[in-house]
Amino acid sequence: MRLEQISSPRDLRGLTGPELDELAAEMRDFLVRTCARTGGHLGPNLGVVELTMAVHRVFDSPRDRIVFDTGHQAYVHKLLTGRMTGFEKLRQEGGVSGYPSQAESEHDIVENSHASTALSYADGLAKAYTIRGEDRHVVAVIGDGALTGGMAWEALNNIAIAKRSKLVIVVNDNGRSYTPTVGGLATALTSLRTNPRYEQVLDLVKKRLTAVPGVGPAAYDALHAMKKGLKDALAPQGLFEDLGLKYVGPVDGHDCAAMEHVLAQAKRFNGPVIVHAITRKGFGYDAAELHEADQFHSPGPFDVDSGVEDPRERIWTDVFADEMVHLGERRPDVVAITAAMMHPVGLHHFQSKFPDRTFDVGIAEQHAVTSAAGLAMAGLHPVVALYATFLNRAFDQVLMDVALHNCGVTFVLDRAGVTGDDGASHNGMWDMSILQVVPGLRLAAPRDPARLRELLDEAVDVADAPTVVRFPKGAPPADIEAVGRQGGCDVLVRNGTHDVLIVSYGAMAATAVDVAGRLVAQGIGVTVVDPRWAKPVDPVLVDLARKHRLVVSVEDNGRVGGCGSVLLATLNDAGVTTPFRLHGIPQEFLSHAKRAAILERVGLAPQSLARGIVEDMAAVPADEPSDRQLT
Ligand SMILES: Cc1ncc(C[n+]2csc(CCOP(=O)(O)OP(=O)(O)O)c2C)c(N)n1
Repeated sequence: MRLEQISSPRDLRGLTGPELDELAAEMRDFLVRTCARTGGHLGPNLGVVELTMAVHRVFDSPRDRIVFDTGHQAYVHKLLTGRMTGFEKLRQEGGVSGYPSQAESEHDIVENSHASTALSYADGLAKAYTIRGEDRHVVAVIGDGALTGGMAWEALNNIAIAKRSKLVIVVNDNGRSYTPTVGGLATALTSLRTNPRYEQVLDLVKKRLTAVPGVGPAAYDALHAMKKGLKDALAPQGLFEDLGLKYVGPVDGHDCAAMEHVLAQAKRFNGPVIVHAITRKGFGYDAAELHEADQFHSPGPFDVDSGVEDPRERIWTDVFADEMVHLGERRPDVVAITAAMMHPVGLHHFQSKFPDRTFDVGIAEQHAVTSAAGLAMAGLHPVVALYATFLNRAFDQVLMDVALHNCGVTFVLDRAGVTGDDGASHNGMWDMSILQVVPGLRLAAPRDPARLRELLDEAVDVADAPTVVRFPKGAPPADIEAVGRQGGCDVLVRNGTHDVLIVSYGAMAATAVDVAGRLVAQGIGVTVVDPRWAKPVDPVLVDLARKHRLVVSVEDNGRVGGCGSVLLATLNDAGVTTPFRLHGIPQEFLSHAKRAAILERVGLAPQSLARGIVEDMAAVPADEPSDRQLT
């Protein structure tokens, strides 16, 4: 097999056109079979096979630096840089990660997976090489989806005047984010893609290129003709060139020879250049190309022959998706916003029912939040549904644009806490820390589907402050019914003497109840409470803490500045001296593994929590204040 012989991009150099075609076919086959087993970003990678080969043939990585925006489309790059065996366990502990990874390879440089950053990294890298006098090129590969993010345009604005930067921006234009990319820019790109003149010119290029194998003057003529033919008729070139950026294209991103020619041309220019490649997401695998929702952007395991995905369990997102539709029916003022993730955050049902009340703003979380403030100011109640990790982007907008203006906006944060498979940058372990500092903001962490529905309804009733509802990835537990209510808190367990008070936030409830059972079995009295609203701190917790011998907080969020930390400060302010133990995720960048395995590793699994509490109880002074009575 040819693919097995590739251990570095240099191995591509000597290959002929037919050999490259063979390699491309092998890589597609390999990717389909791998993702069918493990799940993964199949569609995006099938779309960049030739583009990535061409980049590696024209540029000399790692001397030249290749930055993939978002990084979900770097599987081909990984295969070409000697990591084929790691795909056995793609996105699993011990296998290759789903994104570039500095730890894996010297060919990887950016691994953050948050979209629209590549052009800024590339701008900095290229400027640094200029200043240091190093003759190196920087190549940024960015999708049309990622190009909807504001940072990409801030970068372009700067790159346009960095005339000495040896920077090649490859726009991988497949017309899709998950669903078709939306917005004015997307419309301009679509008009180009579907323009019959573009098709004609591409045909012309193909004919000429096949007539002259390899790099020859006719090929350049052809490309030149293509460029000229499009120059006057089509908008995007004007769009980029008006910014002062050199533009080459559009070029068929599945035509390796054509890609190489334009990239070589761009390289020779020795300044910032945009290369506009047209590709098809899922290219070469019918099941992906024809997949309506997202062209197999990120399928779970599936059957290779039929392309049918394995059935999946009902997840938290589904509960939210259904409740949003009910909410929409009851409340005509409720509108929904997604940042290019309609299906993943579960807004597609709401969208089908209320298309005029649903906005896909592109990969533009900052805009989503401030636009929501505007909607709220004008009398609507926006629900902004995001993955928790991506809200980080829009912290200032939540703080200053929404909270300062007392806007009633509800943020629904999916994939909160440890997410696992997608590695460090996808874990949603920051929100309960960064949002603690926002005055007036109320944050709910539902423990089960019933509470998700209930708390979402309560959240959209708040008209004068931001509210947040956060829940994790995966399947929710069966509903955990309360045995009582104190203040706004649900009491989940009340057993024996007032020894340990476990304050459990959101999805940690099932674990806390399990831990309680283990403690009771050892003769330790336990109360477990779920505050439901994690922020602000419910005053009843102060009274409860005073009555127990040990307070334990458990949250699926970073330990620093999270719910436990704020509860501890509150107890301290109130003069409560009960010993306190805070459990949460250590403030680390956690590499990819299953969510359950990570929770176990960081000490958030029932067994280790229970063991720790038993040890802590042994160290707690035996003196009993009079109000610590039997329940
Ligand atoms: C800040 C941010 N928001 C949302 C996402 C989720 N996301 C991952 S890939 C993607 C679509 C990317 O589209 P595009 O850049 O065109 O790449 P393609 O998958 O089409 O190749 C989105 C929205 C993200 N990675 N980062």
